[in-house]
Amino acid sequence: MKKILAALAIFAMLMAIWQVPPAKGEPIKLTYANFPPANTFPSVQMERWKQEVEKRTNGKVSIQTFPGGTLLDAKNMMDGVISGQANIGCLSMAYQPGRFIVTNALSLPLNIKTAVQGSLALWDFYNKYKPKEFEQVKVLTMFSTAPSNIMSTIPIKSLDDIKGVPLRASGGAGDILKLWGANMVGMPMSDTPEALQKGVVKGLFTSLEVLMDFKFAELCKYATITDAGVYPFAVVMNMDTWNKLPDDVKKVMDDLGREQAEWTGKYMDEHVIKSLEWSKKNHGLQVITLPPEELKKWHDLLEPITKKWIEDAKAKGLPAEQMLADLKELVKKYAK
Ligand code: DTR
Repeated sequence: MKKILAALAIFAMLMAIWQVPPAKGEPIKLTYANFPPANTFPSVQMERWKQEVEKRTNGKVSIQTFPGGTLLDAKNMMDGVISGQANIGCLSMAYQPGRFIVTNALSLPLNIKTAVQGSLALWDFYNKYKPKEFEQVKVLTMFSTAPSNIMSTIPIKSLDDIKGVPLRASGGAGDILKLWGANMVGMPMSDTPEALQKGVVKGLFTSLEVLMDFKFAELCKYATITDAGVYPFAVVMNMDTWNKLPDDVKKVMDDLGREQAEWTGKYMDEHVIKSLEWSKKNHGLQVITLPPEELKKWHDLLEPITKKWIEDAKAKGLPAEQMLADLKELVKKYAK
């Protein structure tokens, strides 16, 4: 099976590099790479996008999807798409925080409550500023997770409890964990199951749907509700691929950008609820809610993160304060 998959991946890669024009009447074939497993939300949204594009182009386009890092892995996603190893790729911006500084502003402590809110704010923010880190690709959509919470093998009820505990996160969410005193271990999501299994980390900090989708509830019996920080994602297409597409196909994809962001946000928000129910029922998950004065202490600690982002963005010549003010406006706009 592995050999067949590897052969398929190599074949797909060659097709993408050669950009073979389709014979008359043949569909335009595109490859779409993703890093996490097929049942997780980035891959679920990929299948939905594939189906919609195939349907709306009346079969003019055919998309072959590669979940689970079978074509490109988490950290190679952007460069792999730029170089044409895949036509399309889905990436988590947290894995290269410096590279995606503008859109990673979404992972600052902005008090985003839902994935729909985060996804729509991110999409508008991207379109307003069109940051240069995405200039080499065509951005098809963007979306975010629901807010991050701590899932752990030990109960965490206070800042004392979290001190020094090895917990997995990435990017902006990782900065949050550090300020709370955890021993932040940075790694892509796709490496987390093994790290948890081996006890390298005692938990993780992200949206709660992973309790069910990765079956983390089997090991993480506790969820501490912090509702802080989301992870931003982008779906990007190789620029040559985009330039060669017929206008009607381009229009279908352009029209789908915002809709896909919202669809993914909704899917994620609903999935978090299902995951919590599943984890409580099947694995006796205990949900820890911090008293308001305790939670305030946690949130107050996060102030330096925004300051640091402003400094870094300014150092890159970006209008940091204006950007942040606009992003905050968007976050407010999409709050229910
Ligand atoms: N932990 C973040 C975001 C994330 C949340 N759920 C999933 C599922 C599959 C992959 C990533 C994520 C991250 O690593 O990007």
